[in-house]
Amino acid sequence: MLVMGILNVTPDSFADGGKHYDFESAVAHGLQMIAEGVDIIDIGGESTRPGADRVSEEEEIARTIPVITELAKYGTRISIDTMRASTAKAAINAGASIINDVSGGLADPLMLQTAAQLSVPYIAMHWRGPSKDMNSKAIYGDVVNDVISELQKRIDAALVAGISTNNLIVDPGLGFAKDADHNWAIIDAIDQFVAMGYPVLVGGSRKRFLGGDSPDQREQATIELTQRLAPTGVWAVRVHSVKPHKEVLSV
Ligand code: PMM
Repeated sequence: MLVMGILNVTPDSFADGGKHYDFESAVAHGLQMIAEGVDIIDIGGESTRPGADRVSEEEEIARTIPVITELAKYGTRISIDTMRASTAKAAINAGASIINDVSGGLADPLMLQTAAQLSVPYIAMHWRGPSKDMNSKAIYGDVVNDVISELQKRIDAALVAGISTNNLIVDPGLGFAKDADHNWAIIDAIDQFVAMGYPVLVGGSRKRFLGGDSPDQREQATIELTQRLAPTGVWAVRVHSVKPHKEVLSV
């Protein structure tokens, strides 16, 4: 299982907002993750925490592209965490090689065709709408069936847009329009997501459903989640701290 390290170049992400907001500290954190053996660095310039406002395209590009250009020099794989086709394109041109779209192509009508043209791996996450009011959309009949069928629709749209089967990765979107019970039901049924036939990415790192009063208190639970997912066939976990996850996976 691969470890995707999170590098949020934002002032307001829920767990690491503000920590790597300027160029120097973002690059330093990326280099630290490389030294710790990260497999993919996921660079984002827009917070998706519950209630977050959107940032402009100019701001998102100004935050992420210089950091991508610098870290790409070290040869580590970089993904761009964006819902915008224009940002995705600029990031791939700057040296990123994976698009991580939390909206699964729903936020920007140009995203899927842009990903197809760029011909790079595309992560489609399960999403029901912008972070501003996503908590009100956490209503499911059977959460596992509903999320799988909504993800399948995004896969179908991606294939119609010309993204190749080999370039598709899916993500159940823990914490996005989901309460704690929904997240745990998905984790318990992760084999059904793996059975969809695409690599599965899981991003539970330090999210509220893991308990604790603050994101910092959820690191141990995040490591235990990685341990639990390791034998399930999940392709990668998206985490804030690389070293303990690499260690637990090596065991
Ligand atoms: N979670 C966040 C941001 N981007 N991308 C994917 N593919 N999956 C996730 O679960 C996910 C994501 C929110 O967490 P952050 O603010 O710590 O980046």
